Amino acid sequence: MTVVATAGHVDHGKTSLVLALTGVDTDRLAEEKRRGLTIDLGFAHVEDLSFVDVPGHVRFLRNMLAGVGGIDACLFVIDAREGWMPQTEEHFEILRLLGVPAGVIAITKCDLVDAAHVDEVEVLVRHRCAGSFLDGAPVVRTSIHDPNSIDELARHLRSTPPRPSVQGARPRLWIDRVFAAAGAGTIVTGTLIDATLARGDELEVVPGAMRTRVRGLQTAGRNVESATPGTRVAVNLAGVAHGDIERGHQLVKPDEWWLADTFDATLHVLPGLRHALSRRGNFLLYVGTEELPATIRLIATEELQPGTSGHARVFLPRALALAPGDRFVLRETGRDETVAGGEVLEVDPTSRLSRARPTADVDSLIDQRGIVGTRELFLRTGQVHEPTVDDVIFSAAMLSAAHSELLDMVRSSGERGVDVSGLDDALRQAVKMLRPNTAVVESGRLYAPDKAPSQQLRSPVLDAFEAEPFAPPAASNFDRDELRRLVQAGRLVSLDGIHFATAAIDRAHDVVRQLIATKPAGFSASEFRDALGTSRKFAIPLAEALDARGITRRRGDVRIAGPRL
Ligand SMILES: Nc1nc2c(ncn2[C@@H]2O[C@H](COP(=O)(O)OP(=O)(O)OP(=O)(O)O)[C@@H](O)[C@H]2O)c(=O)[nH]1
Ligand SMILES: [Mg+2]
Repeated sequence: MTVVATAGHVDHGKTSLVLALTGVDTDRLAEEKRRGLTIDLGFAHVEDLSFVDVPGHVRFLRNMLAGVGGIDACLFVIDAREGWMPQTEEHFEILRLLGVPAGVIAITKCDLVDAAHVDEVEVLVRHRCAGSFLDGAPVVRTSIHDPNSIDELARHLRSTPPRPSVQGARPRLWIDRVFAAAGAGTIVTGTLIDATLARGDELEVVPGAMRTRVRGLQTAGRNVESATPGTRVAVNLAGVAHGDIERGHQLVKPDEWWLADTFDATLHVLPGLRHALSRRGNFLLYVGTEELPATIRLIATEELQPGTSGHARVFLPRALALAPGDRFVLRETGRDETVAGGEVLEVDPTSRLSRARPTADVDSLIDQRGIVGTRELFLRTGQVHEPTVDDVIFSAAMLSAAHSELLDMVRSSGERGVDVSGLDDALRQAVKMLRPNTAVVESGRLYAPDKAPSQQLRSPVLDAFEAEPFAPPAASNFDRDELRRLVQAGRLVSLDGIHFATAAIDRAHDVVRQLIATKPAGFSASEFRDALGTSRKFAIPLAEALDARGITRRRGDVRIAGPRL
């Protein structure tokens, strides 16, 4: 389905074209009929085209802005008699700022002027659209009294491709209409964005955190089980009163969003503006179907000249479900003009304004933050990122800084060690990534390997085993509780029922290193036994312990270097 919104100056023939294309008169309100003017959004569909008809009058610009979020294309309407007018210009700039990808241009009411005049209008329109998303767009000369012109327009609209659908992780619906349907309860409509919505989904209304459920779902008048992003949908909501929801509210899944009333963004100032943009002024922000008063602070500059771009921090009176990449438009209420637009980069930024370097790139965000939870990152950006450890992501710089800091602390703490629970979050997480040969945790404290309490343990029994590492005494000569204590402390190991000092394995490791240096093709069990200067009874369990640790590897009758040699 291609969602097309109309655009253009008041009275230029937008609603008449939608009527001619679909057979539906979208000016339904009594006041619209009486004044011959569109006030609120109108909706109509025919086959795979879905239309949002917007008002042209500047007083109803808020409604126009609510209608053009998430659309695939615009039907850009210009009256052949009047040509390019103020709201033609304003709508054009708004569609540009919102990143609408395509459109078809209709020069309307061609039955009222001669062809030469239409030629002139077309040249002007093409000139004005040069370099924009409408550069090279089809221009169709229409009259509602000439069915061929309407057919041609329909053909061009049908061959306009829908926006490439980006299947994100989190569905969002900016609500543009709310009503109660007899027997069904509350129905809301909007253009679904970001991800698929299905019947039965549990949802939350933003603002207010009201919980609800998708009781029924329609696209283009048909009941469906699920709807894909980029389609117009009507959602029947369970358990909420229609009076509790308004245009501008959002439907999202619970616990998927970092709701934010502040965000950092790029800002593009309109080239036609006759003054620079600064923090001064009363602004209204239009995003999705919502209009909210906004305060702006420019980042790294005091003002932005017309036609230039920069960064700003935007403050809103209430929190929204916003994601990096969301487009918005800024109007200044005092002068009643559209002044700028932009793209959301970071929601609820953590950096101070004077230090802000806003970015929508997740890796840069991680670099800036140093450490961030996977869940927080998902809520802020909608992106799933592999954790570095547990559920935490470290930047490379942060991780290596944390390691150095930990090793410094460990070194200077000596036998006292470092209390892990007293470390900050980042360091505590980094502890988990330390290799055992650099530091070890025992009873909640971090030590250099040779300073760990388990290494300080001395006993005559241990001395006896360490005195003859490769030919240890029989375990039956000693007290069993003492042996168990030494095994638990990691100072003795039992290999095939024979007790060795743990140090025997490290010593055997050294012996293997020398053996391999002289016999790179591998050594036999008896060569190993001789090198240790012991008997087969002790050499075999030691050789197997080295295999198990990856220090050696068996190949036929010999042992060769393993990956951990
Ligand atoms: N002769 C002629 N009149 C037209 C044509 N298209 C629209 N009109 C007339 O122009 C007037 C305005 O048309 P609308 O379709 O209401 O204009 P609109 O752009 O929807 O206006 P707003 O929604 O208020 O911005 C109506 O009286 C239409 O009958 C056309 O092709 N030929
Ligand atoms: Mg209209």
